[in-house]
Amino acid sequence: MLGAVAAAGLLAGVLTAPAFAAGAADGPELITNGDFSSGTTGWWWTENTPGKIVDGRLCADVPAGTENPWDAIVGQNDLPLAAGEGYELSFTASATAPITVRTNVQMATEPWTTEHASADRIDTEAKTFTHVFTAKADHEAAQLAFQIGGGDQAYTFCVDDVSLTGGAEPPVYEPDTGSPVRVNQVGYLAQGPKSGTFVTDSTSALTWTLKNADGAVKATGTTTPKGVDPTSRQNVHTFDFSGFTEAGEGYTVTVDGQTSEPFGIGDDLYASLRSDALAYFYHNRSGIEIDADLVGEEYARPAGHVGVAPNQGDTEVPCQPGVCDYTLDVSGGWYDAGDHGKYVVNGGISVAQVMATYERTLTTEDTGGEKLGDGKLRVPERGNGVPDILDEARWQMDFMMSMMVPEGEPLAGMAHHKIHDKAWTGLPLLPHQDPQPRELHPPSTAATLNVAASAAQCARLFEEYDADFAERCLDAAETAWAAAKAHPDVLADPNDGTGGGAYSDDDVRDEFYWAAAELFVTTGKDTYRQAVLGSPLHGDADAVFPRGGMSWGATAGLGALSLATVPNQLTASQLQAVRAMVTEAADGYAADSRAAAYGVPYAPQDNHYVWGSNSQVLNNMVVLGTAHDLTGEAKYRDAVLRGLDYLLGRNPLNQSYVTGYGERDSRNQHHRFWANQLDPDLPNPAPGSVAGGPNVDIQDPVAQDKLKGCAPAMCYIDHIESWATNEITINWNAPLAWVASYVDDLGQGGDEGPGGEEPGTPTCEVTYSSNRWNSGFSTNVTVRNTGAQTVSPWELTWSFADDQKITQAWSAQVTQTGRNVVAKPAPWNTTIPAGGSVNFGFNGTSSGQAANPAAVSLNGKACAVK
Ligand code: 9MR
Repeated sequence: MLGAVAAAGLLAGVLTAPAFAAGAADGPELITNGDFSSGTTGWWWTENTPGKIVDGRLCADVPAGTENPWDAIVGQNDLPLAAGEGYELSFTASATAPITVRTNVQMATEPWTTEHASADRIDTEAKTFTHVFTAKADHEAAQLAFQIGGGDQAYTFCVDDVSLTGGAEPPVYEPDTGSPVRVNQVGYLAQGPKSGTFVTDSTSALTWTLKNADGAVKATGTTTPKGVDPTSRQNVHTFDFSGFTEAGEGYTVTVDGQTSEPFGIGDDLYASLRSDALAYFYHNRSGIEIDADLVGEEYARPAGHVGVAPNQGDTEVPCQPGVCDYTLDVSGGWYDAGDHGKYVVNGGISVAQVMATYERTLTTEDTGGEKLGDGKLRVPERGNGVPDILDEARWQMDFMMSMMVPEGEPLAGMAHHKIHDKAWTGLPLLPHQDPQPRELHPPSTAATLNVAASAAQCARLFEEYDADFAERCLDAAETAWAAAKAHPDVLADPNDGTGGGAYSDDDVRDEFYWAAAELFVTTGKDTYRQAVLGSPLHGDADAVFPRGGMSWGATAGLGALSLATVPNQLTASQLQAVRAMVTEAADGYAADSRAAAYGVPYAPQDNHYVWGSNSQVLNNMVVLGTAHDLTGEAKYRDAVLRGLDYLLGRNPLNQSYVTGYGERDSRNQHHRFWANQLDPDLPNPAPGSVAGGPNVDIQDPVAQDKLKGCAPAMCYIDHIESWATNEITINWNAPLAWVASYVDDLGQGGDEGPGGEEPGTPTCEVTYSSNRWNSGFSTNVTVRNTGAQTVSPWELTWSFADDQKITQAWSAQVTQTGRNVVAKPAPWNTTIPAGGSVNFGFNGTSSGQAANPAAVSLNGKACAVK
């Protein structure tokens, strides 16, 4: 039977080929990652036939003695086919022993109806095969299956350049991009640059108008036509209103009858972003209950992975089979991202940048160190005499050091690359409900150097607060360094990506440079000086600061930034050389920003926006901000601010990528707990969570479905299952925290009051308006901050004089106890900027005509009630 279907498929292909082959080849590409440039993404195989990438091809080891061709399969699902359409399938394959491979395009479930089947003789020399066929039926999600079983002997099958083209172009997904006038939806610093972008077909200059909240025209000018922007493939103009400096809320820019989202101008626009971006780390702590008193009911949750069923760890975690015969207590630390993995590579850059956010306030004038100090952030350790930001960093540092191989074991002193679930889990899933076994993966040189670098930085920062802990960090750093020197090329397996990310890195020269730099800054020892100065990267700005930005796999820049800013024992000329690398890199990023139609300081080769591109933008902003700290030159500061404009809405999608900031913010990022899109009882991501952002490789199915053919800076969708464009992770929020802190300092001069955490002393006005009937009411509340300070988070309280009962609320979390009511922000409106306002409302019941409350307080202070 199978044979007959196969023959029919082949026949159809042969007979109809000449008529439609060209059309089929012209149709859209249906195979994802057919050249395996994104690893094994999109491909699956039967359990007996493990696949991996070898020299850029997918190779699968087929065991001896399988009976049928379909007993061993490599395949890809989710291929849409349309009845009557022509298709062309091609691939290049080889096998270590000759074999006839059956290639089917078929239904992915019973009755496995075959649309195409071919039998090709595959030999040791790679050969390209091409087949054409016409689909007989419509399939939403057909399957390509290379059936490679049925051979007597074991062999390896390798395939590359798999392509299936044909059918009609799928309907093009049109993102809702709102107004073509693109601005920073939060706002512009009064003394900073203020520019925006206008999408238009017009090629000649147009008039722009800046209006205030009342609609009064405050400034006008003309746009600058910029032609077609390659990152969006849109024809655009830019406009600039930097000369206008009057603080206020609710400004808009209008061009050609189109009006932007509203935005603010002022100096205190970013205080809450600083503390929200840092709160991300507490929210994502493993091994500790997340306390409602610190984050609100909605975000509270039980401790994850503390050895309480159904969790299986992380207090006694074994290695993967064959890797080690001990267990480690690796509880604590931060969950990496939407998944529950904890990775030393990636954990390192994240904790280093959190510590650098603090360290900058020690080494740079006019910075807001007190805003990161004790009692200022959302950490349970507040009040212990240690700056809160260091408490947060310590949570991760303890975990990092716990990942080291114990003394007496082989590879002692190295660090395990990662610990995560044995298999991938689905969404949603709260950390404490994760039933998967947890496993330690083999040690790696990169992980070991992540520990060496971050622990060296830890040692110098904790010296003042906890000398014992500082010594423990230093000891771990030096032990790790020695272990890495002894085992300099133990690389993590790029195919080790089941149940967690691979985070593999085949070049650790940058990790050596970073670790040597941090150890040298902390100890001044000659060994580390030599390691820095002798590194092939030293002095090479392009290698230390890649054009596409620093990342978890490119960490040399972290070391260079510490050498450039933290007092150390380099000679004056050596120091100058390091600083020159920083400014040279910053000059490049600033030039990229000036040239970009959307002002973004990120110009990767061929506009290849990578997975987590927003963090690449942010890392370039960190380098720019440091260059500004070092030189005071405005060109660097301006490029940071334009980068912030890009992230907060001045971009091709009109998207603010930071939850809770801007009118059109990302709020469905990929996260197992913050999964409101899948379960309305769960929260959206907490304010201050930055999405990964545009990624031209669109590796996940949602992105592949919607975004095929997308322009580089538009390869993004705010959907929870788009993990390749819309995840959130510690190494992306860490540079956001650094940048938010830097920008808040710019606005504030660093010596203002508390950083958005303390209740503050608001001056406020509440408009309380109700529609009433005999047994009920519907109320809208507007809370306006009439003071000079941002209020974040806000809390509004009042008492009813009668028996009215709130039954349902929107845009705020409203709780009523007896007559007392407390309203707290929704995730997207935690902040009320100076001069700004938030709205929320509720419905309720009452047993007669109910009255407005006479007195309402904002964060404990009485407001005027209208
Ligand atoms: O941020 C990582 C990105 O640079 C890689 O290209 C990608 C694929 O390997 O993995 C990203 O990291 C993910 C990790 O593997 C698993 N946890 C979530 C991370 C963010 O998406």
